[in-house]
Amino acid sequence: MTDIISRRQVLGTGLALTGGALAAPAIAQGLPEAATATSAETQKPLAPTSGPDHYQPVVTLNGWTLPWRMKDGVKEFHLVAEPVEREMSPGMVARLWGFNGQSPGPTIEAVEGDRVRIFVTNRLPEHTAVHWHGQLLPSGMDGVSGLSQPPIKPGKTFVYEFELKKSGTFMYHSHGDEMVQMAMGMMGMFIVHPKDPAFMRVDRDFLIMLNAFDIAPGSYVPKVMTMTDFNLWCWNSRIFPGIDPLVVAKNDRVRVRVGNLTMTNHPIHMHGYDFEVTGTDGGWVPKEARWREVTIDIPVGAMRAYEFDAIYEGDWAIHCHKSHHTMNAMGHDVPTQIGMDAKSHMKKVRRVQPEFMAMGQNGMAEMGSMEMPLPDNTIPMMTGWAQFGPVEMGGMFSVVKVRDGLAADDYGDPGWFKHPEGTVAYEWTGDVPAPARANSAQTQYPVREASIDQKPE
Ligand SMILES: [Cu+2]
Repeated sequence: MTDIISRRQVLGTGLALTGGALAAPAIAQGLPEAATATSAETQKPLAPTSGPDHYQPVVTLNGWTLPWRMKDGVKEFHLVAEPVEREMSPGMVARLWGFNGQSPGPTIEAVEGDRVRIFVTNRLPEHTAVHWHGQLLPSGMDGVSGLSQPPIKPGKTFVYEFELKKSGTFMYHSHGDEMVQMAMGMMGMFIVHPKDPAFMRVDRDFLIMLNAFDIAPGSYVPKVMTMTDFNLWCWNSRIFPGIDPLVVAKNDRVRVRVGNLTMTNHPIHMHGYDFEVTGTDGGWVPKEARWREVTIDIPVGAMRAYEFDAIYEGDWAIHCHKSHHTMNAMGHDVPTQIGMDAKSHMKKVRRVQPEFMAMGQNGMAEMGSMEMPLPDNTIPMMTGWAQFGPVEMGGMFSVVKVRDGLAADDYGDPGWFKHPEGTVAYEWTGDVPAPARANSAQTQYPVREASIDQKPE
């Protein structure tokens, strides 16, 4: 067994993590080091430091890329399947299963044409296997427990070796006791950069894995028998306000790659831009076949990439458009109370539960700005603050922050956008006349402009 090293420590020393940097003689003879990350901070992209690979590395939101070593012309990676603790947002920690200290596991990055050798060590209490989702590879390397290989028993290490046939966005996930292990977080992303570094090159390349958990308020471990009613909708096992912003310099060419390992589709909507769909599961979309969208639906088990030129400065929301996916730890059995007078039943309930609050007589917006007593280890349903007040979002929500004059490697949060004068919606202080009313649901004929009717012959 090799020692686990802290990626943070290694980065702190300024050591190059690629090429032969880790190939100390003792290590070179055995397994590659299995770097581990303990913080959920977004790590700067891991730039290729040697060889002909001068690709633009990806930025995994609230994640990191797995260092590798070169051995006899093969890129070697080491994944360790193990129980992990993941901070999903400040104030909430989940006890999950993942890889190398985190769920999702670290992003694997390599180049089209590379031969990769991936060691998988199992430190879980049950057997597992890892499937390389979307890769073209020999059937026996496909990672389906029982079908393509024997299961990896606890304490054992298996070796996967294949050539990367094409560039694009891929995933990896457990394919043994799959329902349990997916519900516990055993997944990660796998990026293959084009052999020609100029092909499909962008300035910033962000990576989001859509995943979901069912963790009851006040508890730590996901329910593994949940089929559709998940209550935490995550990007890289984080929920808003715990998801870092996508920080972009004005005029950058930006790519966002999204992979979906939840049990439902997610229409990801980005404000402020229309964008081109440039990548699907099958690879890159040729220029003449691309279409523009403002919402990209990511089916279950699929990967998509889209691109845009960041010409509009601002703070632009990016989120799943299923509104219950931008909420945190929800109870599913709360009746709608809009229009109801809850005073009488509130009195009765407060006799047994003094902290009880009736929810939502006038909508739920009040909850976003209220301090309500919550069970331990639970994030409010609607939360997050920005410069104008509560954002009232949770789950799959973040902000694309486009700013002028950022350095190419600056991914630090620039704060809230300073809107140019006269470009923010404002309160009307004049008279408000009674609104025109429609009293029926009948189709109304189009209103012709009076000026047309009154036109002289
Ligand atoms: Cu969604």
